Amino acid sequence: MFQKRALITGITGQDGAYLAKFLIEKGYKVTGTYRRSSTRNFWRLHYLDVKKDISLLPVDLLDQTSIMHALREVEPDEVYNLAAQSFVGDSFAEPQATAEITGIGSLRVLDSIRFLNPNIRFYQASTSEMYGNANQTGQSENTPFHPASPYANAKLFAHWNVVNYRKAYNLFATTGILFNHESPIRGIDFVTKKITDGVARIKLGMSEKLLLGNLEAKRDWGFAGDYVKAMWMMMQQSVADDYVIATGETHSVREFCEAAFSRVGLDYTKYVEVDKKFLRPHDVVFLKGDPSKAKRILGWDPSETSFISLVNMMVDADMEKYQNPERQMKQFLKHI
Ligand code: NAP
Ligand code: G4F
Repeated sequence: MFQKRALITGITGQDGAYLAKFLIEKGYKVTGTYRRSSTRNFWRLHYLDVKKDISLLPVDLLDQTSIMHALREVEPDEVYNLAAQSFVGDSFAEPQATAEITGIGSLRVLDSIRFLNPNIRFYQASTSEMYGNANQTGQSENTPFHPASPYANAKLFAHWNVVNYRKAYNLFATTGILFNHESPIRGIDFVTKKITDGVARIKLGMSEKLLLGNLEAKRDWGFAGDYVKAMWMMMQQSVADDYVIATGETHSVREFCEAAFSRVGLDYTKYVEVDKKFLRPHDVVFLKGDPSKAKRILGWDPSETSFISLVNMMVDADMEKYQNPERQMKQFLKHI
């Protein structure tokens, strides 16, 4: 039986792990790329129990040879380009590295596909950060972009290259303009995970305070497991296009804190403090997506996981992590 082959760059990240799980369940042969480093970073693949079902290849988006090698080795039908320096805060400290990895890195993958096999379908992980602060009512595919960080600039560069390559070279190159999506395996630097981890630590007496930056920033937060399904749906269309993927709801960081602390019966105002160290030189203050096009054309349902169930899922997972560390360790050791 014909088995589709997918190559996922950045499989060690949050979305890479969820997408791998989703594609394996769809019957794909999945290969993922990881960065060579002195310590292995496969914990998310173990957490979702997919490490045993995938192949791995070392690729750095800074190195076109490694990208071309992976494409030749795997001969994929679909490439999902998820790899990036994805932390907005760090992009102010490392703007050039962010531009190289997140911006030019995507172009390296696109060019490699163009030269090696233009029939490969390509997905680019675009982002709501590209909208910046210009529109504060809600953002769709038609909203103009006003990026407000080196990360958003790099992503916008990558985004427009995909749109232009689609037209110039007739590639099936699609972009998902994804709004923030979270999960129990979200990186600890991002505000949701920092909050839910902090809640568990405070509840269990391991910490006394949680220091955060801008509490009034608003985000449209969804569940990563729902969002990777949208990536795949975009790749199954007859024509490549750009789609906003969002819940259509927005909540402030303060509201996230309130919900997360109340999950364990605590009042956030007693524990959360603002530390200037976590304020950004330029912050995006309001994001709220309009996913009507994805709903209409892809049939994607934005409301599979509500805001409160997302917060509860993340708090519960962090409580479990600290209360039952042996269980997590056993799961991990089973696979190494
Ligand atoms: P993530 O957890 O930060 O994962 C990023 C992945 O990129 C990791 O596997 C990382 O490898 C890899 N990577 C970093 N630099 C690399 C390089 N030079 N060469 C090769 N790989 C490299 O991000 P995510 O949340 O899963 O997001 C996936 C993608 O969607 C990213 O492009 C992100 O910018 C974009 N996005 C995310 C969201 C969101 O809310 N999560 C929203 C919109 C768009 P290591 O594990 O070695 O660091
Ligand atoms: O969780 P964040 O760091 O996510 P941000 O900047 O929205 O970026 C994430 O979502 C994007 C999609 O819109 C992705 F493209 C990107 O790769 C990444 O996944 O911050 C969210 C908000 C910001 O306004 C930030 O200023 O939370 C505010 N915040 C307040 N205190 C904090 C903190 N953010 C972090 N990371 N840490 C804090 O202590």
